[in-house]
Amino acid sequence: MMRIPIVICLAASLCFAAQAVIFDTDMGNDIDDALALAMLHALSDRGECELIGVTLTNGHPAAVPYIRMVNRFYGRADLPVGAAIKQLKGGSQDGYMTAALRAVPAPDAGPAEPAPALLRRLLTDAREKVVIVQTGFSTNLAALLDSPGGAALAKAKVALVVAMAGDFTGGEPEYNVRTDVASAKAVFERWPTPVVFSGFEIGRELLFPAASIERDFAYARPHPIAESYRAYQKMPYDRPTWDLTAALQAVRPAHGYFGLSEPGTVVVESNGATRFAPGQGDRRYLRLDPSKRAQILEVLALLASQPPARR
Ligand SMILES: [Ca+2]
Repeated sequence: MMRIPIVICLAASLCFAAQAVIFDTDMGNDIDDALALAMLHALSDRGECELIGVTLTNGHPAAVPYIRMVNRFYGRADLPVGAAIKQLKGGSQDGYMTAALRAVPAPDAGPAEPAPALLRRLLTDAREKVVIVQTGFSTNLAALLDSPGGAALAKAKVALVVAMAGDFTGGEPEYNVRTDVASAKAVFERWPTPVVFSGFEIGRELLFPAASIERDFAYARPHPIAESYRAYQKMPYDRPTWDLTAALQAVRPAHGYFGLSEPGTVVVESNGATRFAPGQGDRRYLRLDPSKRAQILEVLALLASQPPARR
C-alpha cells in the first residue's frame, strides 16, 4: 500500500520537464538582448525553463558567433542557433558583438541553419508546447507562419509568445515593429496562439543599473555580458530593460511582477504603430505598477548576473 505513492512521485519527478523556451532576438542592435539571453541561461540553470534554441533577426555576420560565444560561456556550447534570413535596414548593427568576441574569443563553429528552419525543427521535435520570447523583429515568426503547415505547427506546438514590441500608451511606432512592419502585422494580427506584449513603455521605466554591471558580473573577467555592456555605450549608463522584461514574464508568468491588460486584438498600422482593441482576442500587454519597480529591477539584475552553473 505504501509503495504506490512513492513510485508515482518518483515517476512524476523524473517526467517533470521545465518549460521549453526559444529566444528569438535581434542581438547586437541594443544591449538588452544580451542581458535577456544571460537571464534565460540563468533561469535554465535554475530549472525554471529550458532554453532549447536561439533564432536571430539581426543579419550582421558577428551575430551567430556572438550568440555561440555567450552560450559557450554559460555551458551550452551546443545550443542550436539559427541565422537571420535578411539584413533589415536599421536592424543589422553591431553595437558590441565584435568587441565582445575580441575580449572573449570563441572557436568558429561554421555556418548556422536559417532561423525559420530551426524554429520549425525545434517545434516539430518538441514534446510539450514551447514558449517563444521574441525580442527583435517578427521576421522569423512571420516566415514560419506563412510557410506550408506553419500556422498549424505554431498552433499545435506553441503555448505563448511573449514579445517585446509595440507601444501601448504613447502610440508611437516602436523600433521592433517599424523595422519589419509587414512581419509584425502578420504575427501580431494572425499568429494562432496567445501573445503577451512588453511594450516600449515597460522597459523604459525600468533602467538596468550600470552599478550592477561593475559589481555583479565581476565573478568572471572577462565576462561576455559585462564586456558587451561596456562596449555598447560609454560607461556608466543605465539602459532600459525592454527585452529582459519579456524574458521574465515568459518564464515567471505567475510571479505577479507585472499587471496584464484585458484581452483583445492588436492592429499594426502601415507606419509601425500598434493599436490595441479590447474585447475578442488573445493579445494582452504588460502593465507596470510603479511601486514594484525596485523589486523587478533587483530580480532582473540578479538573474542576468547569475554565475553559470555548468562551467
Ligand atoms: Ca532586442
